[in-house]
Order: sequence, then structure tokens, then C-alpha cells
Amino acid sequence: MNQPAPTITLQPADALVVVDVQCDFLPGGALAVPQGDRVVPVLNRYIRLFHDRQQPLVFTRDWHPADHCSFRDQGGPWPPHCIAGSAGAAFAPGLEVPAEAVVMSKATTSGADAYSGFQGTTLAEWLRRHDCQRLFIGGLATDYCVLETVRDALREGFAVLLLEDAVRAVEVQAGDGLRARQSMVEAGARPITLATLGQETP
Ligand code: VGL
Ligand code: ZN
Repeated sequence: MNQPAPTITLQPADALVVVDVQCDFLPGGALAVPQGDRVVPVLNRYIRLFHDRQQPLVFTRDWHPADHCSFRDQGGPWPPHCIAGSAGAAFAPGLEVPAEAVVMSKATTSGADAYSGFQGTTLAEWLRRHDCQRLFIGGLATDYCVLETVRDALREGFAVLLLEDAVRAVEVQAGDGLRARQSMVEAGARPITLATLGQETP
């Protein structure tokens, strides 16, 4: 007999962190994540839960200059993507970004990349200032920016719930998504889905 998954109840010290859900990471985008668009409706459910309870919401975004070091022309691994202010850098169509949400731009200078939303931003300070202790983290891509954001969150002392139903992987190598998940769990993240929150409405 299967034990029912333990339900999680939202606490006042919980924040939602939505990682890099931007047009260039959607199917058809410059650095498409397979099924990247599928995270949008699921994230909207989490976003509404946090918004309705007036809990902190953070959206990170990749926000590169046109000559960013991660781009192939500059010797980096990626095609040009998420150039600051471009259509590809915009949040995914349909993603509900509430007016009170905080947007953290990262990797904004040509010389350095930042997969983690904590790297080169004020994210940790902002979360501490808002008394956040536990972070619900989802978005794109599982094997890059979600992975590094989750790792840094744990290093910074936050508890992390990984939104398994609201992440997708690039999978440069087959299995990268699964390996990233394992590494996040080993580091202390707990995978959950909307059902775990026990607050689903039909
Ligand atoms: C990302 C590759 C390059 C991500 C950003 O958001 O996961 N991946 N830049
Ligand atoms: Zn990037």
C-alpha cells in the first residue's frame, strides 16, 4: 500500500522563486528547452497561491549584453540568448507576473556568466530582509539555472522545495535533467508537486 505523500502547508516564511521562464528558453526560442512552455500553467498555479496569501514572489531572468561571454561568437557554449531588452528575454507569454513580484536580472555584464539567481544579485539579502526561510523553486532549466539557484539557496541556509512539476531540462547530454535532480536532492532539496501542497482546485 502506498503511503499518501505528506502534505505541505504554506508558511509565512515561504517565498516562490521562478527561474528564467523567458521566451528564448521556450520551444522556438534561441536556446529552446524541450517542453519549456509546459512549466507556465503549473507555475501560474503556484504563483496564484503565493500571490493570494501576499507571500514573496521573485522572478529571476537571464539578462545578457549582446557580446556576452557565454555566446558562441565569444567562445562560449551557447547561441546568443536573452539579450537584455530583446523579445527573447521577455517572460514567457501567459506567465502571470504579479505587480508586487521582484525581478532579479543576472549575468548582465559581458565578462561573467551566472546560472544562479544568487550570483551577482541581491537575492539573498532581499530574501533575508523579507524573513524568508523556505524557498519554492521552479523554472528553466533544471540542469543549469535551476540547479545552480537551488545549490546556492541551500548554501545560503534556505530550505528548498524543488517544484518537480514546474521544471524542464535542456539535456545537452541525455540524463542531465535526472542527474541535476539527484544532485539537488542530495544537497538537501525536497521535490514536491502541486498535489503535495494539497491545495489544488479543479
Ligand atoms: C540558462 C543556459 C544559459 C538557464 C541560462 O536559464 O538555465 N541556461 N543561460
Ligand atoms: Zn544565459
